[in-house]
Amino acid sequence: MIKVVDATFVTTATEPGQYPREPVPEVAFVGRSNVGKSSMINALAHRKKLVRVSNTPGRTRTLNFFDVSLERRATRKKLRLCDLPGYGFAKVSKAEREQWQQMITTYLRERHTLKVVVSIVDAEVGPTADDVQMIDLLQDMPPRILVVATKLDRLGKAARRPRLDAIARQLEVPAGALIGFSATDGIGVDEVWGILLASVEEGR
Ligand SMILES: Nc1nc2c(ncn2[C@@H]2O[C@H](COP(=O)(O)OP(=O)(O)O)[C@@H](O)[C@H]2O)c(=O)[nH]1
Ligand SMILES: [Mg+2]
Repeated sequence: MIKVVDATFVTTATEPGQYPREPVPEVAFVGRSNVGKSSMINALAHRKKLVRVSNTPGRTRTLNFFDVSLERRATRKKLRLCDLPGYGFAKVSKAEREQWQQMITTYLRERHTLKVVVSIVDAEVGPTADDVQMIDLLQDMPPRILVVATKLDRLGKAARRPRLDAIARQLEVPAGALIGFSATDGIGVDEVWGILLASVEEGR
């Protein structure tokens, strides 16, 4: 059992000089805008409003950092979560898109405390071309990648396992390396924490 002892917002940043300095193992969340990144962070942190969940896609244009203290087998562990701005939002200009790209690639390349990137896909929609491109970009970088398919609650129970297997095949990841998740139903919360903690403890 993993217990969340504390979860707090740390800061917002757009460039390296603004990233939190205190070295804490970090986990970043990437995905299409509106895929459910913020909801996933709230569900993991057992907080309803740690991160703002938006009804207007494409709003988050900054990196948002949160610190979470976890307790497992009487041991405390602090992790820092970074909510990255979403991609694939149609109504943005070319300039904004390039700014996004610059901000994300700088973060991914320069953030040495970054241990794991959680790549979030929509279980109902399946991986989009943008998701595949993002995962390809991450393959060449040091952090470990964990693919999580969220909004699993939108599928009937019998359809879930076959869909997860299909997504894993499409993304060419082993079936066990893709975690099913639902922020609304709390599916996958313990499983994701378990993998994140293990990855952080292994180093990278
Ligand atoms: N059914 C369902 N809806 C979800 C889930 N996660 C997020 N949503 C909804 O999807 C929309 C976008 O969520 P948000 O977390 O803001 O996405 P973000 O843009 O990736 O941060 C909101 O309306 C959420 O309520 C989920 O697991 N299941
Ligand atoms: Mg968000």
